[in-house]
Amino acid sequence: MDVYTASHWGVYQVDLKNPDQPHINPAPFDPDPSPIGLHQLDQKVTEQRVRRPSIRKSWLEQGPGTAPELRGKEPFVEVDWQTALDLVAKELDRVRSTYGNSSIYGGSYGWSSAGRFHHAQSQIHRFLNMIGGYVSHKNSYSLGAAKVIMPHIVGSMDELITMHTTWDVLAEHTELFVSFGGVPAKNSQISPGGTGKHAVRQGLYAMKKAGVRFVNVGPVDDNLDVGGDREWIQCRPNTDTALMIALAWELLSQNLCNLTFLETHCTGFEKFTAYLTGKTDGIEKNSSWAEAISGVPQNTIKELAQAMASSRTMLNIAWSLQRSHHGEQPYWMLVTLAAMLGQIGLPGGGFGVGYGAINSIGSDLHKLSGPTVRQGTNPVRDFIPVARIADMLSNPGQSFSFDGKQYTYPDIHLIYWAGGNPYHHHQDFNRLNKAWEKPDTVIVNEQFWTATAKRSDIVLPATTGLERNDIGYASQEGVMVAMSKVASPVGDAWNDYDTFSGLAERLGVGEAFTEGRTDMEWLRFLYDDCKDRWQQSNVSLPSFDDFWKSGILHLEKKRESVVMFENFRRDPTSNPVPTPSGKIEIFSEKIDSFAYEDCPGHACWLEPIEWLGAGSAQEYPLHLLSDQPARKLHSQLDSSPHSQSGKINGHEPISMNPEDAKKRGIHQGDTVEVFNQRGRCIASAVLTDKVMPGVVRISTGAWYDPDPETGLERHGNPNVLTLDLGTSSLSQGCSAHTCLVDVRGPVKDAIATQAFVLPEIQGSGSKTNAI
Ligand SMILES: Nc1nc2c(c(=O)[nH]1)N[C@H]1C(S)=C(S)[C@@H](COP(=O)(O)OP(=O)(O)OC[C@H]3O[C@@H](n4cnc5c(=O)[nH]c(N)nc54)[C@H](O)[C@@H]3O)O[C@H]1N2
Ligand SMILES: Nc1nc2c(c(=O)[nH]1)N[C@H]1C(S)=C(S)[C@@H](COP(=O)(O)OP(=O)(O)OC[C@H]3O[C@@H](n4cnc5c(=O)[nH]c(N)nc54)[C@H](O)[C@@H]3O)O[C@H]1N2
Ligand SMILES: [Mo]
Repeated sequence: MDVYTASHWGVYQVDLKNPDQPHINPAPFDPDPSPIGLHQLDQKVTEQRVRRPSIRKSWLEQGPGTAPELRGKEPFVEVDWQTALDLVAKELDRVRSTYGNSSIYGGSYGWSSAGRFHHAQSQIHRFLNMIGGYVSHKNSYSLGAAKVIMPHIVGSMDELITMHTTWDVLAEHTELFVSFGGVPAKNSQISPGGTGKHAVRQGLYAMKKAGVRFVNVGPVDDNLDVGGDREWIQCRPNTDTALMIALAWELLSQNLCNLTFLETHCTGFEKFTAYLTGKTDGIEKNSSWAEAISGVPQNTIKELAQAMASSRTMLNIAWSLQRSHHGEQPYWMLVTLAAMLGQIGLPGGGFGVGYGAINSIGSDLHKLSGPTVRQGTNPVRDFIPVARIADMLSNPGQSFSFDGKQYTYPDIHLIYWAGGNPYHHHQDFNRLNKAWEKPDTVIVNEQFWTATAKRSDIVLPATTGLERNDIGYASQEGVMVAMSKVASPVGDAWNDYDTFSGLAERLGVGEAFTEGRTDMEWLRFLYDDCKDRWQQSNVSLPSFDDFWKSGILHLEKKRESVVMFENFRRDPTSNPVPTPSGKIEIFSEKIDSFAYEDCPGHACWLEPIEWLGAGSAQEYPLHLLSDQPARKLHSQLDSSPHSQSGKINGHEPISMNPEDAKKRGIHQGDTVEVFNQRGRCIASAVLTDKVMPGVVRISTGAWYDPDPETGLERHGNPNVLTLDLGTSSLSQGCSAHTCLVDVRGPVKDAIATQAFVLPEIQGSGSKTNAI
């Protein structure tokens, strides 16, 4: 019998010939497997595991709220599980009875692991709901701005993501593919819940072979591998909206708009026209206006507009563009531009929102939701837009705006996290460090000694996907995986389910939480529930026992080829889009009624707070991009040999244009310091003309490693530099890609990273008692 395991970065086969030393191989059916997961069991990864429940010393000795400034700087004391669970249950009870459940932040954002039952967020939310609720979060770091704006103008992101025109249709019909931010093969290694077959590279190569013309717009050019040549239009970061507006102006002034489509399928085009021509503000948004902002030559803009109008054109946008100040605008403008071209709903035309961001976009495989643990209902109403965590912790009682309403930040006394790493995902860590001192207690369930675990008061060790039985499944990936346990838990790691069961029991909701089921009983229950649901969609699954025995199910039956918005195009009255007007809203009455200066009623150019055209660019003349890392998923597996081999002298690389390096006397491989008003970090210089002058890039994911004395980050984590500001009053998303810095070097004294030095641990060797 073949044994498989699923992870976000792919399905792998597990070789159990030597059961004490399982070995991970690529799955034979995957045409383009990701190397990321091959090292999950490597010793360098295992070394970083949390082995036993660990309590920060002065918290243990003196109680909640003691010396919060010492988080991350003090030793931990190991205790047995009973002691740990007693302490956690007592503290949860103290906080909820003293301050109420709206003083517990349990949003717990993060990707955790792939299995559907041991999904950390589902487990923690289910548990916290049962003990009276918690302050939750809305939306994601991935799509903070897009998730709020897109339903107002065309439809929800969740829907859009699953209805993209499929790769076969693109190869057959698309003539011109213009992407703002590429289609990064590095990103399409991933799909949340488990990638089946990696399909994006093949999809792009087939398009190229079919003769598609590719134009990549943006500050970098190593994010669109089509197996042949493509054009690159260098565009300053965060200025794509201005460029798209000028493309729209060209279409208008050269009579290249599809006026019929605008009339029958869209609302508010006249209001937008008034903006384009300058009727509203006296500024004509023509190509020379856009050239001054974006650096893209006028002629290039003119020619591109003409090519778009005379070809079957697909416009694509990376998710990163909305992870920036005013990040709603490029998304709204992309849809506006596609509407003006009038090819939405035609095969190979229209727009895509994130081809390449994850593997499943453009897939022709089943779109069905898999086995899911019910989380119950949360009695607490308070929430934050996810990226506002530091604002919430620092400003209890302060009001904030979100999607047309005002809300108030709650007063947080306890944070409980499972399955995420805020000291990976948040921006401006020096600001977060201050906010992190606010709660009396920080509890985290973690597999590894991440920066967040090191900065917690109570760390409960969690198992990995290889150490427990689970079901791996992601919509549109075509496989369901029986993830049988292939390794023993490291140390005294527990499944999150067992941890929360133990806590639930102590807080009087044990039976409600477990429903009397063991983990295997849960898997059977969730599978059978899924089997029933799928039956209604005419997809039949074998019995649970047969599934478990087979190791993997291939759900090969394909959907028909998909053309996004085909039905809407054919008959917009019978198949309206889910907006107030049922049409694509080029002008939104609703958004306009919110009267937000930073997000008015139609797409427009709004200067980001930091960009290469801003006054502050004189002081910090380089725009920092912090994109997703090619060799890992966020911070996960950073200590693996695969991730480590991408570093230079142990530091994360900073890619920069040779011109900018020369000006600073920096050479290939030099250790450099990257800095701005918010922080400083060390990185290793990689000189490349794939990054345009004025732009630098440090991918995310290097484990945060500040020098305790100086705060200098020694590993190359860009989030000591990034901006912690909401995208706008509308969505309050993450603005990580809006960030100016400067670089100096070479740094002479070697600075070794301490990111993988484990915290000092006292009292090890204590015994564990099972529940
Ligand atoms: N500068 C900048 N910052 C960014 C971004 C950017 O573009 N630029 N991108 C943002 C985006 S899009 C995202 S999605 C976030 C990602 O941010 P996160 O999702 O928080 O990052 P991960 O490293 O995946 O964190 C997951 C954590 O869960 C732990 N874990 C895994 N499985 C389990 C489990 O079963 N149980 C428990 N208890 N723990 C588990 C892992 O060890 C890991 O520490 O980062 C954001 N941050
Ligand atoms: N290997 C790997 N794959 C991943 C992830 C990972 O951590 N590792 N994370 C996954 C997650 S959680 C998410 S949300 C998706 C994210 O998917 P994206 O947000 O699309 O990914 P990024 O890599 O941040 O950015 C994509 C490209 O946009 C470019 N870019 C940045 N700013 C601008 C700009 O202003 N204009 C233009 N034109 N281009 C710009 C970046 O340089 C990069 O090449 O990726 C997923 N895939
Ligand atoms: Mo994300």
